Amino acid sequence: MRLLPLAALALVVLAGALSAGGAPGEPRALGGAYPARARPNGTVRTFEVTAAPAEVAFTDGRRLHVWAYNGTVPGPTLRVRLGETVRVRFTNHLPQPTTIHWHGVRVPNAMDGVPGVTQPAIQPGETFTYEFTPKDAGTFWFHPHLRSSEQIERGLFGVLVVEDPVPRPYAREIVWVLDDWLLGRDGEIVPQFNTRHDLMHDGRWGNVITVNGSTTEQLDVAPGERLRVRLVNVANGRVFQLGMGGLDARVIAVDGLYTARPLDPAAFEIAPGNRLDLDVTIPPDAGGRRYTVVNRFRSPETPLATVAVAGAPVATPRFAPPTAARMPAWDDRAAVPPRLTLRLNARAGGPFGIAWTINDVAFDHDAAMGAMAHGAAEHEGTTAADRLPLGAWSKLRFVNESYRLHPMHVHGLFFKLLARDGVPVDEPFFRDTVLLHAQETVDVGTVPLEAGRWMVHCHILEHAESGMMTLVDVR
Ligand SMILES: [Cu+2]
Repeated sequence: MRLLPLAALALVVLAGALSAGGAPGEPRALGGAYPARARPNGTVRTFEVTAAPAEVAFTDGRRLHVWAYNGTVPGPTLRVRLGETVRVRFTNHLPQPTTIHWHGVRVPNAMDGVPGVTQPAIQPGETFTYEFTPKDAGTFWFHPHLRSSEQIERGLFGVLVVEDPVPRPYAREIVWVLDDWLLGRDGEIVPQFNTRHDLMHDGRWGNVITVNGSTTEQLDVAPGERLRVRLVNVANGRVFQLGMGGLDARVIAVDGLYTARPLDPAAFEIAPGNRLDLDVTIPPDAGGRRYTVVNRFRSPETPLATVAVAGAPVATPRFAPPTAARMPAWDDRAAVPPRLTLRLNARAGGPFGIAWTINDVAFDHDAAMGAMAHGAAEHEGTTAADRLPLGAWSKLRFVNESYRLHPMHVHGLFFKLLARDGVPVDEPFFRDTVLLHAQETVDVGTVPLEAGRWMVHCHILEHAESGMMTLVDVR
């Protein structure tokens, strides 16, 4: 098996990067921000997940034809406790091959769900079992990594919540999945994907914005309640920026991991792929009030959800908001040259007429899958994999040479922002996805702890589908 030598290599390299004061296996540069290894507690949580065409009831009572995990949009929220092993028996009943990618989860490379790279595509009728023990508690999500601009748009996404070993005593936990649909006059999903318009702009933006699949999401709360709200942006291209309508809300986690301190939600652009966890307290005297949470990324402002306060007041749980135990400051590394520079641009050509490129190369999905099917280890244009050293600090530079948005996502690791357009930025949190605006350059620092070939791609799915993907080889 290919896994054994990789795992053995990981141990050797990590041992070499050991710091005197760090926990075993934890590189010094990471400062103990998150663990190198999972600590399985022996409990296995088994979930059955099936992808299939389905009909769901839309807000106005109409039926909508979708593709769904277990018949609902959003799909199921899989919930485990840190230390538990996730086992998902997945069956594909779609009319297309598919896979599941576990966005943000540091899984073994073979469980990452990238067809042609980490596994063969799962054909219609086939079953594949994903199994991993999450290393981090937090909010994650899962979705197909094959023809994702169509498969995710049709409704294939679900949430994975990894609870802390001892969850904080919030009165309630809420998941809000942010999305949009592009519906035609017949009320159905417009079946033209990767259109020239989508490709020339910031992907496919819908004409209906939804929270948990609804255009009228309402959360009923009691005065005094304290909630943890887990937000996930699963849209193909749309970016969200929250207006909380007067609610007392603080960001406590970004892309799964806790922030060093509570932060203002208004400061965040939630790009496709991003998650935000909010700590929300309803004032004890708010009975009868209605708060409207809005999206204010690009005008006009649009309502997302209503928080309606009613009933008898409850005692507000008093505890300090959860924060990251440790957060490395990498501001002394501003002048370190990037180990990898990824230039983002587009050119005419390719199967869609426009190809989005990284360092002038459009990723060839079919070639990658063909190469895997034929057992080829390398294939020109698909495995021009750039290397990142396992367990060591590296700087990555993204250079947006275009005028479109690109939320850049890296599989298998977390990174921390270092600079935007050369101006140092000290974000007190890690990310797995960062939004680049027109002509912007972003530097990030990372300490990869997982060996393997990992995707780096734009999370605007039409950009990714038309080529804006590449691989980094962590070893
Ligand atoms: Cu993009």
